[in-house]
Amino acid sequence: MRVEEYINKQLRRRKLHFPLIDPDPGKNSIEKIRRIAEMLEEFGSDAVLVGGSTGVEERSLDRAIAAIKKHFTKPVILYPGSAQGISRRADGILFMSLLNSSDPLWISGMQAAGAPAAKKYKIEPLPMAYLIVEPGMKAGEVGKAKLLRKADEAVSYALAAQYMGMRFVYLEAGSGAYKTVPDEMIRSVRKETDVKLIVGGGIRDAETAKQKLRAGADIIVTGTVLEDSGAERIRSIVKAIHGFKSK
Ligand code: 1GP
Repeated sequence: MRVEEYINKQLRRRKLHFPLIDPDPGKNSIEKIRRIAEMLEEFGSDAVLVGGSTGVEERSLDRAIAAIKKHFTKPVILYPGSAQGISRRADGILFMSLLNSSDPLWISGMQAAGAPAAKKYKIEPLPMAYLIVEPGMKAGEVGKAKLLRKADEAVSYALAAQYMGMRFVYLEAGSGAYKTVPDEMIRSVRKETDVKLIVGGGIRDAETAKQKLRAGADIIVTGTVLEDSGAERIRSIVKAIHGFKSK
């Protein structure tokens, strides 16, 4: 089954959890990645995102994905930090444009640089707008984002994304954010668009995940909590997300 078809099928039943693993060997050893993948398989996360950092070599990425796939049976999706973040071993790629960047490199330049590799490796592209919301953290800085603050700004970009044919919108507060994407912003984007809505940045517990789902998120991304917290915390986040049935 194609990755997007799998996501849509799951979403007809309930909301989804996409944990994010940083493949940078300086941050996560292969042994640690293997352990995380094993745990995520047990807890039932719906897909693993791999990426985040800029400048991760293809070889490290290949190794990380191979380790994940040994234990995790659902799709592994690239979340590229640059055009180099592409591995032939991935099932899909969040083919994203940072629509609220002030630099065309992040809107279409990296995409043009990376598209031929995605085609050559036959990785399924998931067309997505990446919208960075304050505080934005490193993603906001690197991507030269004009950080979104108001709900109506986010709606304008999300609607533009939908009209340009993107089927996913990711509202990103930035990894390690001290403030998550505001519920009001999520609610407005949910109300005004038909896209699949991904929300991440600063979500560290089940209660916050539920709050974002209640506001209208379809898919919750968690990164930092995987590396910093114990298994029980992650289990409770996945359980809370899976408790949300689709209407
Ligand atoms: C980063 O939104 C993701 O791109 C995850 O953020 O690390 O804060 O969970 P956290």
